Amino acid sequence: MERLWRCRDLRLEWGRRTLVMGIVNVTPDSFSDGGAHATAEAALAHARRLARDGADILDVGGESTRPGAADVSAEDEKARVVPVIRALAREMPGLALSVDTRKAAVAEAALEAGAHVVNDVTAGRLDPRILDVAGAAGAGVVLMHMPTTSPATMQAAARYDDVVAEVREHLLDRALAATAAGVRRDAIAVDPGIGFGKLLEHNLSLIRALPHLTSLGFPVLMGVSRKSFLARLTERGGETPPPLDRREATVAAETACILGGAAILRTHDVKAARRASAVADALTPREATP
Ligand code: HH2
Repeated sequence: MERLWRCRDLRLEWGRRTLVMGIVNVTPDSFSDGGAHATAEAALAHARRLARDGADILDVGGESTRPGAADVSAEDEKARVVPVIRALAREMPGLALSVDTRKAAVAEAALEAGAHVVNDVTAGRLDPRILDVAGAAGAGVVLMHMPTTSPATMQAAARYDDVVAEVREHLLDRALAATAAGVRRDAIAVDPGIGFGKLLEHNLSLIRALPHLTSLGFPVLMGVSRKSFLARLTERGGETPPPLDRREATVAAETACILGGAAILRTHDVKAARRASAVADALTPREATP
């Protein structure tokens, strides 16, 4: 069965080969690369590198989701992401472009500039109009789980009786909200939100139980790249690897996600994810593989 993720004029085939979404943070304060690509020029250079490394999708964000990150106005966020998306859409017309935002006004401007996907970590719960905006444009949407709508409060809400069942139920609920707002079913991808209001054990349970999420029928996106649960797992003698030193841990977790059935990896290191997925995909029995 051919499975296509509909993102405006693009159709991304998922399930045959893992799709890799490269992260382009045009922010001064992201948790792992804050400030590294904060100007449009630096962000574009970084995006071009990720495209050369084999990214299928580039996810451009102008507001960090790190707990304690500064609030960014819609105007400032637009000023960060729109020029980058506009330039990339012009330069690489076949490449899927995503905007990582919680605000309808930013999504609207990004879509006007040429984005194909709206990636909202609150899944339309902070600013419900974002789903109408995505639906009207025929954009792909990524619906992510977090227990609250703010990174500032999410860790205090990391309490679950059955994290896998609760996340699954939440994602199904958000998918219904999205379709009610006019988003097509085949435009939806879901994401359990690794590190968003989750303790170590919750993150591990969600990765282990991925088949319970893929059974929803939507492509599942996983964002494990450089996240702090990896630092917890690899800490030795009280030394915790900083975000830029979590490469091997990231690749190990991404490989586990692929084997569990993830369709899309959101990652900082596209080259490593493409190499790992080339091997993991070949080792995974897939319906569509000849
Ligand atoms: N993680 C981050 C941001 N956006 N979106 C989805 N769908 N899934 C994720 O796991 C996810 C996300 C956090 O990573 P990063 O963008 O590197 O950091 P920051 O939010 O600090 O900019």
